[in-house]
Amino acid sequence: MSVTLSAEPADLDFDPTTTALVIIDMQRDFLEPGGFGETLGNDVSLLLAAVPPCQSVLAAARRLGMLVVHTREGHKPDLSDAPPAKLERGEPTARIGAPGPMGRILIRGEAGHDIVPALAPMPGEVVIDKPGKGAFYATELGTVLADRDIATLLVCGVTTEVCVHTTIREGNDRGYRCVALSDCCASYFPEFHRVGLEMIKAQGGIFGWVSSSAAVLAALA
Ligand code: TIU
Repeated sequence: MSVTLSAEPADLDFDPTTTALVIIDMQRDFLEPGGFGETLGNDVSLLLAAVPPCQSVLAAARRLGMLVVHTREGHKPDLSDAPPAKLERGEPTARIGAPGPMGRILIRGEAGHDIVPALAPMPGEVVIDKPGKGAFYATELGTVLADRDIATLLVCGVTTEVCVHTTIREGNDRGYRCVALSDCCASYFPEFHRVGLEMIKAQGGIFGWVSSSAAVLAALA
């Protein structure tokens, strides 16, 4: 069963049975007041605005039994999966592995590493722990998608120009139709969000498509 999604630069058809909803890094440390992101001086309300649209799309995906994939950016407590080039950046007190307001920053198992309760994974949903910005690098995501014959990715999450963009670029090169859902993504920098989406759909959709939660809900209704 194929449905038509209103999108830019052109509408596209997708089959929900071969489409995955991929929700990138909606973690407490990036989104919640008092988390790591806010301690760096960021306005987390920009990111929190993406939660309700994500919830709507997630509910629709669950209703249809679509594959749902959640990702979390983070590292092992011994940091053995974090390259020195990533560890050495930032102020020493705000580096990966340093103590943060919600536990050690970007370390698996710490409170801040958890997905926000509003988007908590349900039993049976895929949770990908990724050491990089892209969700394919050094993870099992490619295998998970291949096992389900997935062809299209509806991508939500934070931040638009960092982990969402990297994942869409990785997915595009691997042959997936990648669709960024504009209101389900967010950045600490509104201009980066806007331009990040522009970059995806430029040149006839150089990295993929841009759509919205409303368009997905209409297509899946
Ligand atoms: N998930 C993700 O985008 N990680 C980041 O570090 N993003 C920033 O914008 N810093």
